[in-house]
Amino acid sequence: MKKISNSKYLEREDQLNIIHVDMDAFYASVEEQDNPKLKGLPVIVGGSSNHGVVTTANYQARKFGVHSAMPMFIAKKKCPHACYVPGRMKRYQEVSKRVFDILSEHTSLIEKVSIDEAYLDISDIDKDPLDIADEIKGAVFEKTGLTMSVGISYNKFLAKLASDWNKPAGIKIISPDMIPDILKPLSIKKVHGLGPKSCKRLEEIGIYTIEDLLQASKDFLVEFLGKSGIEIYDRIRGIDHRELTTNRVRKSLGIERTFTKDTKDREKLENYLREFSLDLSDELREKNIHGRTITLKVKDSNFKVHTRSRTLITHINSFDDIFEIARVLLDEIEILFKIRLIGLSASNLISSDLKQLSLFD
Ligand code: TTP
Ligand code: MG
Repeated sequence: MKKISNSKYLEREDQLNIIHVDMDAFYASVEEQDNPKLKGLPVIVGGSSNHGVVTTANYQARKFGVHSAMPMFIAKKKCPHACYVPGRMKRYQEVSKRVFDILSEHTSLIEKVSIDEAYLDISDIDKDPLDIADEIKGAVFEKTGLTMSVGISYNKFLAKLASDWNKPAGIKIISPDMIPDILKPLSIKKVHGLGPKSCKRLEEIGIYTIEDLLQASKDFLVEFLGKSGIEIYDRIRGIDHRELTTNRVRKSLGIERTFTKDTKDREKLENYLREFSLDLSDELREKNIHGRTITLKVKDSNFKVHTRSRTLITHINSFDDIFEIARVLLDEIEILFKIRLIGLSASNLISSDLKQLSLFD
């Protein structure tokens, strides 16, 4: 369910909706997996000649200072006893596809960043983000024998930073209350969007850490880095509005809100549903979409989730229709405990010319 929520109404648990996954020493791990003799040894994948560069090295080899893009002759000096393996791109692509298939069993909202890296939007999944991360990591390990690192946060920048935190095989959450303290000691090299050249220029003027960079004004950063200075200024403050670029249409559109104070007041709940119906109708109409299923979700103060939904014979997107159904659904829920979260969504979506959206093709 897409959240069009106002952050002041949200609680932390509801904000951790972005996961970044990145396979550990991907090519080298595939080689180890395919050839058990390599297990436990330093493995370096790269061109076979001394003129080439290291494509990747496993974590044992990294202990000797070997890393991606290092000239092979230097790697051989640093770690002469490593197993040197030429790359097998086709095989890595095959394994990558397997990994992405597993990811897509969890959500269709996936942005593929590279062969071994993706962002997932988990707003739709009604589970604890940490449990989702554990499940994904476990499923990938079980089905491929490979480990990944997972970062959980509320935007892309922080989720990626988090996946890098405890590599290999780590899981890390960065929640809003950790910002900015957790970022301060980090090197500016960790800031997505700051390339090696910009980092070098910043270091020349005495800026090494994010804490140093936080002292710089927006104007200064724009002058120093150009247009991207605005983004960098926000990013180091934990702000990143980049949306995921997924090739799937959302299965549902919806809105939900966690109350600052739990309530049992039906009128208040109905008022929220009126507001949600209006927003939902606006968004459906703006996107030229109709929905056939309307779902009401409430979470009570014991964190128990109740949902009620109606699938209609026709597709709708007007405020009146949506609100009418929302009220019927609210009547169907017996409100025994106070409610802490309420949500309304439309699913079974089709575009307005009644052609099924690509998701259902
Ligand atoms: P990365 O995810 O950057 O590296 P990695 O998976 O080997 O190690 P880790 O994530 O644990 O730090 O890249 C994924 C794969 O892409 C990597 O296994 C090899 C390949 N690759 C290149 O071909 N060229 C490069 O410069 C880099 C960095 C990676
Ligand atoms: Mg990787």
